[in-house]
Amino acid sequence: MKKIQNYINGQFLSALSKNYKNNSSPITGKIYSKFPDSDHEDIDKAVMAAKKAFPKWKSLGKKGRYNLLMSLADMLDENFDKFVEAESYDNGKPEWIARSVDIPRVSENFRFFATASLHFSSECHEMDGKAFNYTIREPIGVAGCISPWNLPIYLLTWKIAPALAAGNTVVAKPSEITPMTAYLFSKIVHKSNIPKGVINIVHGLGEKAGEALTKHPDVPVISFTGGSNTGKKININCASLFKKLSLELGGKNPSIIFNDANFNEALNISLKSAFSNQGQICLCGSRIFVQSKIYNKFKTAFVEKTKKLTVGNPKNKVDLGAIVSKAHMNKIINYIQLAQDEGGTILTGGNRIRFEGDLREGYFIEPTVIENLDYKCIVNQEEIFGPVVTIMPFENEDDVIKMANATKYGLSASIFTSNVSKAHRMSSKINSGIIWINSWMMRDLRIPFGGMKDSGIGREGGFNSLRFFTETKNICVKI
Ligand code: TXE
Repeated sequence: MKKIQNYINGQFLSALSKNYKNNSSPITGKIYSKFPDSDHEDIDKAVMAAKKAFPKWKSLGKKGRYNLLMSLADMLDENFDKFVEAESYDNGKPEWIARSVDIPRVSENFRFFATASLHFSSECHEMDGKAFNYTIREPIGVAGCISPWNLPIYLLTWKIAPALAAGNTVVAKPSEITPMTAYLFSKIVHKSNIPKGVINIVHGLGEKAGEALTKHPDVPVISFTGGSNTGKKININCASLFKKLSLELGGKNPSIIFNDANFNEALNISLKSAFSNQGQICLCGSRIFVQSKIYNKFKTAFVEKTKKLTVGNPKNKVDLGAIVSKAHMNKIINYIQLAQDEGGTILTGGNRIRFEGDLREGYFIEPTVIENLDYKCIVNQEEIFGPVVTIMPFENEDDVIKMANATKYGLSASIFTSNVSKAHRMSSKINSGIIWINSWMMRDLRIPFGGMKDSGIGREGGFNSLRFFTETKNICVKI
Protein backbone atom coordinates (compact mmCIF):
# COMPACT_ATOMS: atom_id res chain seq x y z
CA MET A 1 0.00 0.00 0.00
CA LYS A 2 1.26 3.45 -0.96
CA LYS A 3 2.73 5.40 1.96
CA ILE A 4 2.49 9.16 1.77
CA GLN A 5 5.46 10.87 3.45
CA ASN A 6 6.06 14.22 5.04
CA TYR A 7 8.40 16.54 3.16
CA ILE A 8 10.68 18.33 5.60
CA ASN A 9 13.95 20.10 4.84
CA GLY A 10 14.15 18.46 1.40
CA GLN A 11 13.65 14.95 2.79
CA PHE A 12 10.77 12.47 2.64
CA LEU A 13 10.07 11.29 6.18
CA SER A 14 7.54 9.30 8.13
CA ALA A 15 6.15 10.89 11.29
CA LEU A 16 8.62 10.73 14.17
CA SER A 17 6.11 8.51 15.98
CA LYS A 18 6.17 6.20 12.90
CA ASN A 19 2.37 6.11 13.08
CA TYR A 20 0.23 6.24 9.94
CA LYS A 21 -3.46 6.78 9.28
CA ASN A 22 -5.51 5.20 6.52
CA ASN A 23 -6.58 7.15 3.47
CA SER A 24 -9.53 5.91 1.42
CA SER A 25 -11.05 6.82 -1.93
CA PRO A 26 -14.65 8.03 -1.67
CA ILE A 27 -15.35 6.45 -5.06
CA THR A 28 -14.82 2.90 -3.82
CA GLY A 29 -14.92 3.44 -0.07
CA LYS A 30 -11.69 1.43 0.10
CA ILE A 31 -8.42 2.27 1.83
CA TYR A 32 -5.70 2.72 -0.78
CA SER A 33 -2.90 4.60 0.98
CA LYS A 34 -1.61 5.77 4.35
CA PHE A 35 -0.42 9.15 5.54
CA PRO A 36 1.83 10.10 8.47
CA ASP A 37 0.03 10.81 11.73
CA SER A 38 2.28 13.75 12.52
CA ASP A 39 2.29 15.67 15.78
CA HIS A 40 3.92 18.75 17.33
CA GLU A 41 7.42 17.20 17.03
CA ASP A 42 7.13 16.83 13.26
CA ILE A 43 5.72 20.34 13.00
CA ASP A 44 8.60 21.64 15.10
CA LYS A 45 11.14 19.92 12.83
CA ALA A 46 9.48 21.47 9.77
CA VAL A 47 9.33 24.92 11.36
CA MET A 48 13.01 24.75 12.28
CA ALA A 49 13.88 23.84 8.66
CA ALA A 50 11.74 26.66 7.31
CA LYS A 51 13.23 29.12 9.77
CA LYS A 52 16.74 28.16 8.73
CA ALA A 53 15.89 28.46 5.03
CA PHE A 54 14.25 31.88 5.41
CA PRO A 55 17.26 34.26 5.21
CA LYS A 56 18.53 32.72 1.98
CA TRP A 57 15.09 32.64 0.35
CA LYS A 58 14.49 36.26 1.36
CA SER A 59 17.87 37.32 0.03
CA LEU A 60 17.17 35.83 -3.41
CA GLY A 61 15.00 38.87 -4.01
CA LYS A 62 11.89 39.11 -6.13
CA LYS A 63 13.53 38.19 -9.42
CA GLY A 64 15.41 35.21 -7.98
CA ARG A 65 12.24 33.82 -6.40
CA TYR A 66 10.25 34.59 -9.57
CA ASN A 67 12.62 32.46 -11.67
CA LEU A 68 12.40 29.48 -9.34
CA LEU A 69 8.63 29.66 -8.92
CA MET A 70 8.04 29.99 -12.68
CA SER A 71 10.17 26.95 -13.34
CA LEU A 72 8.30 25.02 -10.61
CA ALA A 73 5.07 25.98 -12.42
CA ASP A 74 6.41 24.43 -15.65
CA MET A 75 7.28 21.23 -13.83
CA LEU A 76 3.81 21.07 -12.29
CA ASP A 77 2.28 21.35 -15.77
CA GLU A 78 4.40 18.47 -17.00
CA ASN A 79 2.66 16.31 -14.37
CA PHE A 80 -0.84 17.58 -15.15
CA ASP A 81 -2.48 14.22 -15.89
CA LYS A 82 -1.07 12.58 -12.77
CA PHE A 83 -2.56 15.37 -10.66
CA VAL A 84 -5.96 15.05 -12.37
CA GLU A 85 -6.23 11.34 -11.70
CA ALA A 86 -4.93 11.56 -8.15
CA GLU A 87 -7.23 14.45 -7.18
CA SER A 88 -10.31 12.77 -8.57
CA TYR A 89 -9.57 9.44 -6.90
CA ASP A 90 -8.72 10.99 -3.54
CA ASN A 91 -11.55 13.53 -3.43
CA GLY A 92 -14.32 11.90 -5.51
CA LYS A 93 -14.76 14.82 -7.93
CA PRO A 94 -15.29 14.09 -11.66
CA GLU A 95 -11.99 13.97 -13.52
CA TRP A 96 -13.22 16.59 -16.00
CA ILE A 97 -13.66 19.06 -13.11
CA ALA A 98 -10.15 18.35 -11.82
CA ARG A 99 -8.93 18.78 -15.41
CA SER A 100 -10.75 22.05 -16.07
CA VAL A 101 -10.88 23.72 -12.63
CA ASP A 102 -8.53 22.33 -9.97
CA ILE A 103 -5.34 21.34 -11.70
CA PRO A 104 -4.93 24.26 -14.15
CA ARG A 105 -4.96 26.51 -11.08
CA VAL A 106 -1.97 24.82 -9.48
CA SER A 107 0.67 26.17 -11.86
CA GLU A 108 -1.43 29.30 -12.45
CA ASN A 109 -1.24 30.14 -8.72
CA PHE A 110 2.56 30.10 -8.90
CA ARG A 111 2.77 32.08 -12.15
CA PHE A 112 0.20 34.59 -10.94
CA PHE A 113 1.85 35.37 -7.60
CA ALA A 114 5.42 35.17 -8.90
CA THR A 115 4.49 37.78 -11.50
CA ALA A 116 2.45 39.84 -9.03
CA SER A 117 5.45 40.10 -6.72
CA LEU A 118 7.39 41.87 -9.49
CA HIS A 119 4.62 44.46 -9.80
CA PHE A 120 4.01 44.89 -6.08
CA SER A 121 4.79 48.43 -4.97
CA SER A 122 4.28 50.50 -1.86
CA GLU A 123 3.50 54.11 -0.99
CA CYS A 124 5.36 57.31 -0.28
CA HIS A 125 3.66 60.09 1.73
CA GLU A 126 5.28 63.48 1.23
CA MET A 127 4.82 66.07 4.07
CA ASP A 128 4.76 69.44 2.29
CA GLY A 129 8.53 69.73 1.93
CA LYS A 130 9.22 68.81 5.60
CA ALA A 131 9.67 65.07 5.29
CA PHE A 132 8.64 62.07 3.32
CA ASN A 133 7.48 58.67 4.52
CA TYR A 134 8.23 55.63 2.48
CA THR A 135 6.62 52.32 3.29
CA ILE A 136 8.27 48.99 2.75
CA ARG A 137 6.76 45.53 2.97
CA GLU A 138 9.09 42.81 4.17
CA PRO A 139 8.65 39.04 4.26
CA ILE A 140 7.61 37.88 7.74
CA GLY A 141 9.29 34.49 8.24
CA VAL A 142 7.71 31.05 8.41
CA ALA A 143 4.15 31.01 7.08
CA GLY A 144 1.72 28.29 8.19
CA CYS A 145 -0.75 27.23 5.49
CA ILE A 146 -3.69 24.99 6.38
CA SER A 147 -6.02 23.85 3.61
CA PRO A 148 -9.27 21.86 3.27
CA TRP A 149 -10.38 18.84 1.23
CA ASN A 150 -12.84 20.33 -1.24
CA LEU A 151 -10.27 21.85 -3.65
CA PRO A 152 -7.20 20.19 -2.16
CA ILE A 153 -4.21 21.18 -4.27
CA TYR A 154 -5.90 24.26 -5.75
CA LEU A 155 -6.33 25.85 -2.30
CA LEU A 156 -3.05 24.58 -0.87
CA THR A 157 -1.09 26.28 -3.66
CA TRP A 158 -3.33 29.36 -3.44
CA LYS A 159 -1.68 29.90 -0.04
CA ILE A 160 1.82 28.53 -0.61
CA ALA A 161 2.40 30.54 -3.81
CA PRO A 162 1.84 34.08 -2.41
CA ALA A 163 3.64 33.21 0.84
CA LEU A 164 6.74 32.20 -1.14
CA ALA A 165 6.51 34.95 -3.73
CA ALA A 166 6.45 37.49 -0.89
CA GLY A 167 9.68 35.99 0.46
CA ASN A 168 8.50 33.74 3.30
CA THR A 169 9.21 30.06 3.77
CA VAL A 170 6.33 27.66 4.35
CA VAL A 171 5.09 24.84 6.53
CA ALA A 172 1.87 23.52 5.03
CA LYS A 173 -0.66 21.11 6.54
CA PRO A 174 -3.00 19.70 3.86
CA SER A 175 -6.34 18.15 4.77
CA GLU A 176 -5.99 14.62 6.14
CA ILE A 177 -9.07 13.67 4.10
CA THR A 178 -7.31 14.36 0.76
CA PRO A 179 -3.52 14.19 1.26
CA MET A 180 -2.47 12.62 -2.07
CA THR A 181 -1.96 15.61 -4.38
CA ALA A 182 -0.01 17.50 -1.71
CA TYR A 183 2.35 14.50 -1.65
CA LEU A 184 2.66 14.57 -5.46
CA PHE A 185 3.37 18.28 -5.19
CA SER A 186 6.17 17.71 -2.68
CA LYS A 187 7.75 15.17 -5.06
CA ILE A 188 7.88 17.81 -7.77
CA VAL A 189 9.23 20.46 -5.39
CA HIS A 190 11.98 17.96 -4.52
CA LYS A 191 13.06 17.76 -8.17
CA SER A 192 12.97 21.54 -8.59
CA ASN A 193 15.68 24.03 -7.71
CA ILE A 194 13.77 25.48 -4.77
CA PRO A 195 16.23 25.32 -1.85
CA LYS A 196 15.57 22.71 0.83
CA GLY A 197 13.54 23.90 3.78
CA VAL A 198 11.68 26.57 1.78
CA ILE A 199 8.60 24.35 1.29
CA ASN A 200 7.72 21.80 3.98
CA ILE A 201 4.58 19.66 3.89
CA VAL A 202 3.47 17.93 7.08
CA HIS A 203 0.53 15.51 6.93
CA GLY A 204 -1.70 14.63 9.83
CA LEU A 205 -4.87 15.34 11.74
CA GLY A 206 -6.17 18.85 12.24
CA GLU A 207 -6.40 18.71 16.03
CA LYS A 208 -2.86 17.35 16.25
CA ALA A 209 -0.58 18.54 13.44
CA GLY A 210 -2.79 21.49 12.41
CA GLU A 211 -3.19 22.79 15.94
CA ALA A 212 0.55 22.42 16.63
CA LEU A 213 1.25 24.63 13.62
CA THR A 214 -1.16 27.33 14.78
CA LYS A 215 0.38 27.25 18.29
CA HIS A 216 4.02 27.24 17.20
CA PRO A 217 5.76 30.41 18.46
CA ASP A 218 8.05 30.59 15.40
CA VAL A 219 5.18 30.72 12.93
CA PRO A 220 4.02 34.36 12.98
CA VAL A 221 1.50 34.11 10.15
CA ILE A 222 -1.28 31.58 9.50
CA SER A 223 -3.50 31.28 6.44
CA PHE A 224 -6.45 28.92 6.84
CA THR A 225 -9.34 27.78 4.68
CA GLY A 226 -11.90 25.40 6.17
CA GLY A 227 -14.95 25.20 8.40
CA SER A 228 -16.07 28.11 10.61
CA ASN A 229 -15.88 26.06 13.82
CA THR A 230 -12.26 25.18 13.07
CA GLY A 231 -11.61 28.82 12.18
CA LYS A 232 -12.90 29.84 15.60
CA LYS A 233 -10.45 27.50 17.37
CA ILE A 234 -7.55 28.69 15.25
CA ASN A 235 -8.49 32.29 15.92
CA ILE A 236 -8.29 31.66 19.68
CA ASN A 237 -4.92 29.89 19.39
CA CYS A 238 -3.43 32.64 17.24
CA ALA A 239 -4.80 35.57 19.25
CA SER A 240 -2.66 34.98 22.36
CA LEU A 241 0.49 34.81 20.20
CA PHE A 242 -0.48 37.91 18.16
CA LYS A 243 -0.17 36.02 14.87
CA LYS A 244 -1.26 37.51 11.61
CA LEU A 245 -4.27 35.46 10.57
CA SER A 246 -6.36 35.00 7.45
CA LEU A 247 -9.52 32.90 7.76
CA GLU A 248 -11.54 31.86 4.72
CA LEU A 249 -14.46 29.94 6.18
CA GLY A 250 -17.90 28.61 5.34
CA GLY A 251 -20.82 30.07 3.45
CA LYS A 252 -24.59 29.73 3.14
CA ASN A 253 -24.85 31.73 0.00
CA PRO A 254 -28.06 33.02 -1.56
CA SER A 255 -28.89 32.90 -5.27
CA ILE A 256 -31.53 35.60 -5.79
CA ILE A 257 -33.65 35.47 -8.93
CA PHE A 258 -35.89 38.40 -9.80
CA ASN A 259 -38.92 38.32 -12.14
CA ASP A 260 -36.98 40.38 -14.68
CA ALA A 261 -33.95 38.05 -14.82
CA ASN A 262 -32.93 36.32 -18.01
CA PHE A 263 -34.77 33.11 -17.11
CA ASN A 264 -32.53 30.54 -18.80
CA GLU A 265 -29.33 32.23 -17.71
CA ALA A 266 -30.51 32.38 -14.07
CA LEU A 267 -31.65 28.76 -14.26
CA ASN A 268 -28.41 27.37 -15.68
CA ILE A 269 -26.11 29.40 -13.48
CA SER A 270 -27.98 28.78 -10.24
CA LEU A 271 -28.00 25.05 -11.06
CA LYS A 272 -24.24 25.09 -11.57
CA SER A 273 -23.79 27.13 -8.41
CA ALA A 274 -25.88 24.62 -6.43
CA PHE A 275 -24.26 21.36 -7.48
CA SER A 276 -20.71 21.99 -8.76
CA ASN A 277 -18.15 19.79 -7.03
CA GLN A 278 -21.11 17.95 -5.36
CA GLY A 279 -22.03 21.25 -3.67
CA GLN A 280 -18.72 21.21 -1.81
CA ILE A 281 -17.46 24.70 -2.61
CA CYS A 282 -17.68 27.45 -0.01
CA LEU A 283 -19.14 29.68 -2.76
CA CYS A 284 -21.97 27.31 -3.76
CA GLY A 285 -25.42 28.93 -3.82
CA SER A 286 -27.32 26.71 -1.39
CA ARG A 287 -30.37 28.93 -0.77
CA ILE A 288 -32.32 29.87 -3.88
CA PHE A 289 -34.77 32.76 -3.57
CA VAL A 290 -37.12 33.28 -6.53
CA GLN A 291 -39.52 36.21 -6.95
CA SER A 292 -43.14 35.10 -6.64
CA LYS A 293 -44.33 35.80 -10.22
CA ILE A 294 -41.88 33.31 -11.71
CA TYR A 295 -41.52 31.04 -8.69
CA ASN A 296 -43.56 28.06 -9.92
CA LYS A 297 -42.17 28.17 -13.44
CA PHE A 298 -38.60 28.45 -12.14
CA LYS A 299 -39.06 25.74 -9.53
CA THR A 300 -40.45 23.29 -12.09
CA ALA A 301 -37.65 23.97 -14.55
CA PHE A 302 -34.98 23.78 -11.82
CA VAL A 303 -36.27 20.43 -10.56
CA GLU A 304 -36.46 19.08 -14.14
CA LYS A 305 -32.86 20.09 -14.76
CA THR A 306 -31.72 18.65 -11.43
CA LYS A 307 -33.32 15.32 -12.30
CA LYS A 308 -31.31 15.21 -15.50
CA LEU A 309 -27.95 15.65 -13.71
CA THR A 310 -25.85 12.52 -13.84
CA VAL A 311 -24.12 11.04 -10.81
CA GLY A 312 -21.54 8.31 -11.18
CA ASN A 313 -18.00 7.19 -11.82
CA PRO A 314 -15.78 10.30 -11.78
CA LYS A 315 -13.78 8.84 -14.66
CA ASN A 316 -16.83 9.44 -16.91
CA LYS A 317 -18.32 12.77 -17.99
CA VAL A 318 -20.79 12.83 -15.08
CA ASP A 319 -22.17 15.99 -13.47
CA LEU A 320 -21.55 14.81 -9.91
CA GLY A 321 -19.02 12.37 -8.49
CA ALA A 322 -18.67 11.06 -4.94
CA ILE A 323 -18.99 12.93 -1.64
CA VAL A 324 -15.57 13.28 -0.03
CA SER A 325 -15.96 10.90 2.94
CA LYS A 326 -18.38 8.59 4.67
CA ALA A 327 -18.65 10.92 7.65
CA HIS A 328 -19.45 13.86 5.37
CA MET A 329 -21.98 11.82 3.38
CA ASN A 330 -23.75 10.84 6.62
CA LYS A 331 -23.74 14.48 7.73
CA ILE A 332 -25.46 15.50 4.49
CA ILE A 333 -28.01 12.67 4.74
CA ASN A 334 -28.78 13.78 8.32
CA TYR A 335 -29.44 17.33 7.10
CA ILE A 336 -31.84 15.97 4.46
CA GLN A 337 -33.68 14.07 7.22
CA LEU A 338 -33.70 17.19 9.39
CA ALA A 339 -35.19 19.18 6.51
CA GLN A 340 -38.13 16.80 6.45
CA ASP A 341 -38.47 17.02 10.24
CA GLU A 342 -38.55 20.80 9.88
CA GLY A 343 -41.47 20.54 7.46
CA GLY A 344 -39.60 20.61 4.16
CA THR A 345 -40.73 18.82 1.00
CA ILE A 346 -38.13 16.99 -1.05
CA LEU A 347 -38.86 17.93 -4.67
CA THR A 348 -36.18 15.62 -6.05
CA GLY A 349 -33.28 13.55 -4.70
CA GLY A 350 -32.78 12.96 -0.99
CA ASN A 351 -31.07 9.56 -1.06
CA ARG A 352 -27.72 7.85 -1.11
CA ILE A 353 -27.06 6.07 -4.43
CA ARG A 354 -25.67 2.55 -4.44
CA PHE A 355 -24.00 1.50 -7.68
CA GLU A 356 -23.07 -2.03 -8.61
CA GLY A 357 -19.50 -3.34 -8.80
CA ASP A 358 -16.43 -1.38 -7.68
CA LEU A 359 -18.46 1.71 -6.77
CA ARG A 360 -20.83 -0.17 -4.46
CA GLU A 361 -19.28 1.20 -1.26
CA GLY A 362 -18.71 4.67 -2.76
CA TYR A 363 -20.31 7.76 -1.25
CA PHE A 364 -22.81 9.06 -3.79
CA ILE A 365 -25.86 11.24 -3.07
CA GLU A 366 -28.65 12.34 -5.41
CA PRO A 367 -28.74 16.08 -6.08
CA THR A 368 -31.51 17.29 -3.81
CA VAL A 369 -33.95 20.21 -3.94
CA ILE A 370 -36.06 21.07 -0.88
CA GLU A 371 -39.08 23.38 -0.67
CA ASN A 372 -41.39 24.73 2.03
CA LEU A 373 -38.74 25.55 4.61
CA ASP A 374 -38.71 28.69 6.69
CA TYR A 375 -35.65 30.87 6.03
CA LYS A 376 -34.81 30.72 9.74
CA CYS A 377 -34.87 26.92 10.12
CA ILE A 378 -31.65 25.01 10.87
CA VAL A 379 -31.30 23.64 7.33
CA ASN A 380 -31.40 27.21 6.02
CA GLN A 381 -28.93 28.42 8.63
CA GLU A 382 -26.13 25.85 8.71
CA GLU A 383 -23.63 25.02 6.00
CA ILE A 384 -24.49 21.57 4.60
CA PHE A 385 -21.68 21.57 2.05
CA GLY A 386 -23.26 18.96 -0.19
CA PRO A 387 -25.57 18.61 -3.22
CA VAL A 388 -28.56 20.01 -1.35
CA VAL A 389 -30.38 23.28 -2.01
CA THR A 390 -33.50 24.89 -0.66
CA ILE A 391 -35.83 26.97 -2.83
CA MET A 392 -38.05 29.74 -1.49
CA PRO A 393 -40.29 32.46 -2.92
CA PHE A 394 -40.01 36.17 -2.11
CA GLU A 395 -42.17 39.20 -2.84
CA ASN A 396 -39.91 42.23 -3.04
CA GLU A 397 -36.39 43.57 -2.45
CA ASP A 398 -36.82 44.21 1.28
CA ASP A 399 -38.25 40.77 1.76
CA VAL A 400 -35.33 38.97 0.10
CA ILE A 401 -32.63 41.14 1.69
CA LYS A 402 -34.03 40.23 5.11
CA MET A 403 -33.91 36.51 4.27
CA ALA A 404 -30.58 36.55 2.45
CA ASN A 405 -28.86 38.31 5.36
CA ALA A 406 -30.45 36.12 8.03
CA THR A 407 -27.55 33.68 8.54
CA LYS A 408 -24.30 33.96 10.47
CA TYR A 409 -22.40 33.66 7.18
CA GLY A 410 -21.54 36.35 4.64
CA LEU A 411 -19.31 34.91 1.96
CA SER A 412 -20.96 35.35 -1.45
CA ALA A 413 -24.26 36.02 -3.20
CA SER A 414 -25.55 35.87 -6.78
CA ILE A 415 -28.23 38.30 -7.96
CA PHE A 416 -30.08 37.73 -11.22
CA THR A 417 -31.89 40.74 -12.71
CA SER A 418 -31.86 42.77 -15.92
CA ASN A 419 -32.29 46.03 -13.95
CA VAL A 420 -28.85 47.58 -13.33
CA SER A 421 -30.05 49.96 -10.62
CA LYS A 422 -31.69 47.15 -8.73
CA ALA A 423 -28.51 45.07 -8.98
CA HIS A 424 -26.45 47.88 -7.43
CA ARG A 425 -29.09 48.62 -4.77
CA MET A 426 -29.23 44.97 -3.76
CA SER A 427 -25.45 44.59 -3.76
CA SER A 428 -25.05 47.42 -1.29
CA LYS A 429 -27.53 45.80 1.10
CA ILE A 430 -26.36 42.19 1.00
CA ASN A 431 -23.84 41.42 3.74
CA SER A 432 -21.34 39.33 1.73
CA GLY A 433 -17.74 39.81 0.75
CA ILE A 434 -18.33 38.73 -2.86
CA ILE A 435 -21.36 39.51 -5.03
CA TRP A 436 -21.94 38.23 -8.54
CA ILE A 437 -24.51 39.89 -10.80
CA ASN A 438 -26.03 37.49 -13.35
CA SER A 439 -23.14 35.14 -12.77
CA TRP A 440 -21.40 32.83 -10.32
CA MET A 441 -17.77 32.00 -9.67
CA MET A 442 -16.34 34.28 -12.32
CA ARG A 443 -12.92 34.33 -10.72
CA ASP A 444 -10.36 37.04 -11.27
CA LEU A 445 -7.33 36.22 -9.11
CA ARG A 446 -6.66 39.93 -8.48
CA ILE A 447 -9.88 40.65 -6.58
CA PRO A 448 -10.23 40.69 -2.77
CA PHE A 449 -11.62 37.27 -1.92
CA GLY A 450 -13.18 36.47 1.46
CA GLY A 451 -16.21 36.85 3.65
CA MET A 452 -17.94 38.83 6.37
CA LYS A 453 -19.31 37.62 9.71
CA ASP A 454 -18.60 33.90 10.37
CA SER A 455 -17.30 33.49 6.82
CA GLY A 456 -13.92 34.74 7.85
CA ILE A 457 -11.37 37.42 8.49
CA GLY A 458 -9.30 39.19 5.86
CA ARG A 459 -9.18 38.97 2.10
CA GLU A 460 -7.02 36.81 -0.15
CA GLY A 461 -6.16 37.36 -3.80
CA GLY A 462 -3.78 39.55 -5.79
CA PHE A 463 -1.95 42.21 -3.81
CA ASN A 464 -4.15 41.46 -0.76
CA SER A 465 -2.33 38.14 -0.39
CA LEU A 466 1.06 39.79 -0.82
CA ARG A 467 0.15 42.42 1.78
CA PHE A 468 -1.00 39.67 4.14
CA PHE A 469 2.22 37.72 3.81
CA THR A 470 4.40 40.79 4.47
CA GLU A 471 5.02 43.06 7.43
CA THR A 472 4.57 46.78 6.80
CA LYS A 473 7.27 49.19 7.90
CA ASN A 474 7.12 52.95 7.50
CA ILE A 475 10.31 55.04 7.39
CA CYS A 476 10.05 58.78 7.89
CA VAL A 477 12.88 60.91 6.47
CA LYS A 478 13.17 64.57 7.49
CA ILE A 479 14.18 66.76 4.58
O1 TXE B 1 -12.99 20.95 7.83
P1 TXE B 1 -11.92 21.47 8.80
P2 TXE B 1 -13.72 19.55 7.83
C1 TXE B 1 -16.83 23.17 6.15
C2 TXE B 1 -17.94 22.26 5.70
C3 TXE B 1 -17.57 20.97 6.33
C4 TXE B 1 -17.00 21.45 7.64
C5 TXE B 1 -16.05 20.51 8.30
O2 TXE B 1 -19.16 22.69 6.20
O3 TXE B 1 -18.64 20.13 6.51
O4 TXE B 1 -16.31 22.62 7.31
O5 TXE B 1 -15.13 20.00 7.36
C6 TXE B 1 -7.45 21.42 9.64
N1 TXE B 1 -6.26 23.46 14.19
N2 TXE B 1 -15.80 23.33 5.18
O6 TXE B 1 -13.87 18.96 9.18
O7 TXE B 1 -11.89 20.63 10.04
C7 TXE B 1 -7.78 20.14 8.94
O8 TXE B 1 -6.83 19.15 9.21
C8 TXE B 1 -5.64 23.60 13.00
C9 TXE B 1 -15.81 24.56 4.49
O9 TXE B 1 -13.05 18.70 6.89
O10 TXE B 1 -12.15 22.91 8.95
C10 TXE B 1 -7.78 20.58 7.49
O11 TXE B 1 -6.45 20.64 7.01
N3 TXE B 1 -6.07 23.00 11.88
C11 TXE B 1 -14.71 24.75 3.61
C12 TXE B 1 -8.38 21.99 7.58
O12 TXE B 1 -8.19 22.38 8.93
C13 TXE B 1 -7.16 22.22 11.98
C14 TXE B 1 -13.83 23.70 3.20
C15 TXE B 1 -9.87 22.08 7.23
O13 TXE B 1 -10.56 21.16 8.01
C16 TXE B 1 -7.85 22.03 13.19
C17 TXE B 1 -13.89 22.52 4.02
C18 TXE B 1 -7.34 22.70 14.34
N4 TXE B 1 -7.94 22.59 15.55
C19 TXE B 1 -14.87 22.37 4.96
N5 TXE B 1 -8.90 21.21 12.97
C20 TXE B 1 -14.61 26.03 2.85
N6 TXE B 1 -15.21 27.08 3.33
O14 TXE B 1 -13.95 26.08 1.84
C21 TXE B 1 -8.88 20.90 11.66
N7 TXE B 1 -7.84 21.49 11.05
